[in-house]
Amino acid sequence: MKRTTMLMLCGLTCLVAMAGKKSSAKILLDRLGELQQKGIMIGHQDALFYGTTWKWEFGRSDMKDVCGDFPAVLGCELSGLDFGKEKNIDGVPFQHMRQQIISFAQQGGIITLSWHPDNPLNGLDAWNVEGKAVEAVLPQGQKHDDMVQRINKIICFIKSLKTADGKAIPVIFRPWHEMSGDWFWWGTRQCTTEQYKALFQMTHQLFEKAHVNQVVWCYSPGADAKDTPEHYFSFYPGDAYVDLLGVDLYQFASDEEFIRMGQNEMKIMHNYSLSHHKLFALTETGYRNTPNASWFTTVLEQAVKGFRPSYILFWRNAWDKKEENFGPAPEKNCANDFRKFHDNPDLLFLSDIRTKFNPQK
Ligand code: BMA
Repeated sequence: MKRTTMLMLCGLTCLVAMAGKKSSAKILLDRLGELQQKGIMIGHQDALFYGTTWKWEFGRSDMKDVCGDFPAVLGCELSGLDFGKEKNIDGVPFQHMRQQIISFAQQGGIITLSWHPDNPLNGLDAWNVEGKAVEAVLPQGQKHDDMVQRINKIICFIKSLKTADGKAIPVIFRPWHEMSGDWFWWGTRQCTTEQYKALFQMTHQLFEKAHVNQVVWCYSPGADAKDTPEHYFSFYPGDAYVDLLGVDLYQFASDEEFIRMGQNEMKIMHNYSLSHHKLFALTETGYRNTPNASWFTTVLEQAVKGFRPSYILFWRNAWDKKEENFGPAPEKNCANDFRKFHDNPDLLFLSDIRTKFNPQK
């Protein structure tokens, strides 16, 4: 055998061996990196479970009803799973969630998981800010063991996300989000930044201890009108714990203000992501009930203009709360505008990413 052929074969074997060792989280990270070069993926929370006018028609999606395409990113919510409940806080059965995640991943879709865990001190919901709950769940705290058990339930669910041939399905996990606000028990008024970082790190370490290798970790503060890099990173647990930077930005004021804030947050994340090799995304967004019929093309597109976030995720079109409606839907005035948005070649939907860098194909 010629030396060059031998070297080539050896190279190939090494590559195959390396590929064999690549965790599914790393495969997803690499895919996200490649896709980011192609465009911005569009996502929708709970897209496959319900819309404002329908529910539990699995296989349907408001976005598909509007533009003929599924979102590239599916957001799912885990609240309740940590107590072994059958359904999440919004009534989605975890069994169905698991089936939908598996089938969506097999079609090439990307999954992100949010979690609004109940207050560990009183069992009330995530928005209950009574007591020093973060301190209580950290090691030495009186609710630490309970929280470890709760996190272990989340781990079990994530580990159960596998293809038919047993391959781990990677997910983007976005725990302890919007900590820069004061509405959750892990928020800014309820704990110190050091306690927050310890909470994030503890969660990450429990996943590591359980050998979970299918999670891409996301840090996502709420947007702040006066955000600066120092403020954005004040809760940051460190590069070792985070793969993807995110921000949750909703429109509450004028179009101009939303665009200004979007540009500011994009710049902060973009700059850091370049120097620290991270990805970044608009992890939650929307304008309640989308009163501006051309919001997607005239406001949202402007808010991210010039930047390449990995994805933009619209929050849910809730079946149970009329005021919680953030994505496109056929009955909304913005449907036409969303079809234009869909035609933008820089925006990626499921049909665009299905075959692009899809490790399942
Ligand atoms: C919040 C709201 C709630 C919902 C929760 C979890 O932002 O949409 O109505 O229960 O997310 O999905």
